[in-house]
Amino acid sequence: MSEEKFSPLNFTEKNTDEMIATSRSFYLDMKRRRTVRDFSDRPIPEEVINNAILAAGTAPSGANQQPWHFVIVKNPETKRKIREAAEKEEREFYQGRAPEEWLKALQPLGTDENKPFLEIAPCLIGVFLKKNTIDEKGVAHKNYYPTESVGIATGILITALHQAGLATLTHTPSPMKFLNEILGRPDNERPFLLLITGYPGKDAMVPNISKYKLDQIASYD
Ligand code: IYR
Repeated sequence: MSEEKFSPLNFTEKNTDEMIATSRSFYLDMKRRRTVRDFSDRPIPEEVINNAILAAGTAPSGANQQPWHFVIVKNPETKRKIREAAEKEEREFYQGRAPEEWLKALQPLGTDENKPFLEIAPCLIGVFLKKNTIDEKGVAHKNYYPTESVGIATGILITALHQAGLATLTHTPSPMKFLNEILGRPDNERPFLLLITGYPGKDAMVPNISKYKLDQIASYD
């Protein structure tokens, strides 16, 4: 007998009041998330990272191809190599490659070429996008909508870490091909971003920036 291809959806309906309360408290909690650039070196529980990655892995993806791979980096020597390579790229960016307009846009964030958090934070998560999937026979199959899929998974990862009580920084040294070499990832994987996570430093400061209001980001037709 052939295996059933579909099974009943396990959907739990909430009443309207519950929906409103849940969506509001989720929004208020997400509003507290801040991108942090000053981390403590305190260790964090590995199980939290594993659960957050499992949550990210539930993301919808084109044809359910799950075109992502996460490398969890805790080894100080690997972190040192990543910092060295990232700062080299960033120096070129800040001291020449970046157009004036871009540097001006970054001013409110107070970023520069120094990335000490890459060594201080207890955990870096290298997020890789798989352009294709190699099957058991070694044949490559194109993945569909990998950028959208990995973007969604990364959003869930950031949310999961925030809800678990950790701070994150989405870091995009550019170019970041060096991550393939340092982390031993194959050529069919493109580094998507580096997510730094841990507890914030005791006196961590964040820039005074704000988010757009509802009518600035949404419209009803
Ligand atoms: N990758 C650089 C520059 C940078 C670019 C953007 I867009 C940012 O939102 C923040 C930083 C850096 O990490 O400093």
